[in-house]
Formats: sequence, C-alpha cells, structure tokens
Amino acid sequence: METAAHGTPDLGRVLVIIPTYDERENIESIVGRVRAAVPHVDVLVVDDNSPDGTGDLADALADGDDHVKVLHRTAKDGLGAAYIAGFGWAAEHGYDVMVEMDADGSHQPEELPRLLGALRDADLVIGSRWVPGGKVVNWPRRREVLSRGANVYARLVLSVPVHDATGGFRAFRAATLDKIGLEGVASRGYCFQIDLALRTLRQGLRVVEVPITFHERVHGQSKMSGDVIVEAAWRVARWGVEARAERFRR
Ligand SMILES: Nc1nc2c(ncn2[C@@H]2O[C@H](COP(=O)(O)OP(=O)(O)O)[C@@H](O)[C@H]2O)c(=O)[nH]1
Ligand SMILES: [Mg+2]
Repeated sequence: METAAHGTPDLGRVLVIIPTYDERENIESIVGRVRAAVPHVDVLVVDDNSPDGTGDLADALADGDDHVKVLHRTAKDGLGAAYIAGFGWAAEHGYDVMVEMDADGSHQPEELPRLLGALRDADLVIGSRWVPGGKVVNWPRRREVLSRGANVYARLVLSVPVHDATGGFRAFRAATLDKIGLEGVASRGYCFQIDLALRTLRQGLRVVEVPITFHERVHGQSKMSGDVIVEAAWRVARWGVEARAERFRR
C-alpha cells in the first residue's frame, strides 16, 4: 500500500516522462533523483535519437532498474511530439497519472510529491514559476522576460486564468489526457504546453498551479530557438482569433 509520505496515496500508477535530446550529462542524475524522491513511480525517457548517445545511457539505466523505461524515436521532432508518444506509451501500459519533466535539472524531482499531492483535487497540476512562492534561479534575464511576456500574451489573447501556461513541470490524470483529444494537437515546441492547458480548461476540468523553484540548466544546451518562439506566437494568435469567432457565432 502506498503511504501519504509518497504524496500519492490514491492516484494509482504514476509515470514520469522525460523527453531528451542531447542530455548525456544530465540523464543519470535526473533519473536517480526522481527514483530517490518518489520511489514508487516509474520513469520513461523519450529520446529522439540524440547524437550524443543519451539514448544508450538511458538504456543502461533501464537495464539496472525495472522502474526505468526508454522509448526511442528516430529523429528530433520537438518536445510536443515526444510527449504525445510518451503519453500514448503510458496509456497502453495502464498508467493513471502522467508527469512531464525536463531532463536538464530545471525541474526539481524533490518537488514531485507536492505536485502529485495537488493532483488529488485537480485534473492537471502545473508547477508554476509565476505564482507567489514560485522562483527562478540563475535564469538569464532574457529568458525570464521571454517567459513572463509569453504568459502575459497568452493570458491576454486566450483569457487563460493560468500564470505559467508554458511551464513544463506538470502532472496530468490519464482521464484528462483522454478527454482533451491529443490526436488533434499539432503544436511542436513550447506552445504545446499552452495548447494542453487550454484544452484542459475548455473541457471544464480543474487546473491547479503549485509554486516551484526552477533552476537554469548547468550542463548541455537549451533547444529553445527562434522557430519555437514564432510557432508559439502565431498559434496562440490563431487560437485567440478562433475563440473570438466562436463567441461571435453564438
Ligand atoms: N525527445 C525530445 N526532447 C526534446 C526535444 N527538444 C527539447 N527536448 C527536451 O525537452 C526538455 C526541455 O528542453 P530545453 O532545451 O531544456 O528547453 P528550455 O528549458 O526551455 O531551454 C529537455 O529535457 C530537452 O532535452 C525534442 O525535439 N525531442
Ligand atoms: Mg531547460
């Protein structure tokens, strides 16, 4: 029986999904920290054939620990596509909760019990940098401005009552992912997170933000690019226009 100390007494089977692209220096530490922080959960690494051999390292971790699994994809195809593949794997294997977490140490596995605890009264829990108690450590000013700006933009255009709609440290109930219709999600980069939050809210489901401390990565490089920002900007604008047109028709 699971205990309250694990933070997930009644949530069922939990899978922490970690997408990786060139995270060789981070993968072992992050998987080890998750296993230590929440020993009853399983971990799925979704690697897009990283040139630096992250996938082989993940296989070695899986060989030594039944709680660790690896999904290999053939080529870099964006964070959103990697998560959708991971969610599909989780559904096939009967998990009840799917967690999103970066490989680079930005999200603290030690905060997972708090996220999972909040899921008892929510359908989606977002680890939030931009609610009281949330923090960022060592994040370049440029990234902070971009993230805060993206969130203000999303709130204005989409009227989403969420402060960190782009945040990627989250816990979904499997039933939430079932209801929101992942087959229609085309978002590839960071707007994937906004897309899923918006779909969850539009289903009338409960979204709760819990404060987290986000740390800038120490090893490796960010895959954030201009393309990712442009994709997010135009998709959010389009969703905003569609929502207004929909209201106008009614
Ligand atoms: N499988 C996969 N993982 C990705 C891809 N792009 C980014 N990631 C992973 O997604 C997480 C967040 O990416 P990161 O580059 O740290 O973005 P940032 O934190 O916004 O700078 C990391 O674990 C990356 O390795 C991708 O195309 N495929
Ligand atoms: Mg990162």
